[in-house]
Amino acid sequence: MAEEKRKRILSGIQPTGTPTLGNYIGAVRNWALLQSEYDCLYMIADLHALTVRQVPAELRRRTRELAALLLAVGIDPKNHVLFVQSHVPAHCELAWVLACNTQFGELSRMTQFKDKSAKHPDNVNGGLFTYPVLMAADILIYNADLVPVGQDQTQHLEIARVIANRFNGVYGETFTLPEGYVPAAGAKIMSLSEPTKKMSKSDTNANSFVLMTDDRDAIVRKFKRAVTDSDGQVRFDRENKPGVSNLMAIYSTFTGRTMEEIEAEFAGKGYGDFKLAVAEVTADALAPVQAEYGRILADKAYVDEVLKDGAARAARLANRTVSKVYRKVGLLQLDR
Ligand code: AQP
Repeated sequence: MAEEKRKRILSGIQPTGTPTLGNYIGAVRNWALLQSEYDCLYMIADLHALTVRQVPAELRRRTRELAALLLAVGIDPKNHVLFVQSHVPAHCELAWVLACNTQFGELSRMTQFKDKSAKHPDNVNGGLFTYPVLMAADILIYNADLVPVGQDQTQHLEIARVIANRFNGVYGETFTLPEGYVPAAGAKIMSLSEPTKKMSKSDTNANSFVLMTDDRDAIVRKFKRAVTDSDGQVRFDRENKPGVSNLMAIYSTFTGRTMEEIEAEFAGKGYGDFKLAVAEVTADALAPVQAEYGRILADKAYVDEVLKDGAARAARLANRTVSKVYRKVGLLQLDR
């Protein structure tokens, strides 16, 4: 019997800083797990990173480091595709055509645009505004069936579907309509210093996040300082106890325990014990990834080889879609 075709997944991460525990729990940890079930394309979204001003040398260094970190987490570059977005120029080619099929009003409604404009009022650039179009191109160019995203990205996924649907309506069936895939566990990890805000790698307050590369001492120190409340009880209540609930979500991810089990485990104990326990399970989970990361990063040639191969394989798929789209919209193509 012919094997059923596996569904295709596309997901990306920006090289805007060292990934945090939020990126790990909400995204890359799941990327590794999804490989057994799906055909996966994982992208380092360096073009998206340019929507916020970057230091060029740092961006270059972080891009390679991020590739090494993804390999350390267990991304398998032989059976799946790991690549850097700017190494596949077809993403930008498709983005232009899609931009011409996207309405100004649609882009104006994106909450991330509003948030990031407020955060960087001195650099509200066109790229920030058209970011969702490039993201739609990233997804549609591979005809991805599923896109694992954090809750913060669901609006962008929705606009990708709207654009795809409109294009298919005008030019005939071209794009697969992508579905969101929000992992059940740890959908959103919050800042340790302001637990109503999501944990972000570009946060200027270093105590707000745990980095995937932080050592045990740093992890313990940051969790000890995590903002909680004065009630003193380990109880899950996102609304009234966002700090404690966030720590419980992290603890639950790494121990597999339910919120009720965690509440029972820490009943009658203070926040000090609880925070230390969260720090310990986090450090234990990250230690093997960090060891592997050090080993892989030391072999720069290997990392670059993986990225070269990934770009070539991604480009083959992407170029096919762009040719098809160019033909459909009426751009003259010459025989090669
Ligand atoms: N706090 C979080 N909890 C759960 N998931 C998260 N993700 C990010 N933060 C959390 C998920 O990680 C993936 C990659 O994100 P990204 O690097 O492309 O951009 P981002 O969402 O903007 O992440 P950051 O850390 O907040 O970056 P900066 O500070 O540069 O804006 C995505 O799937 C995201 O949902």
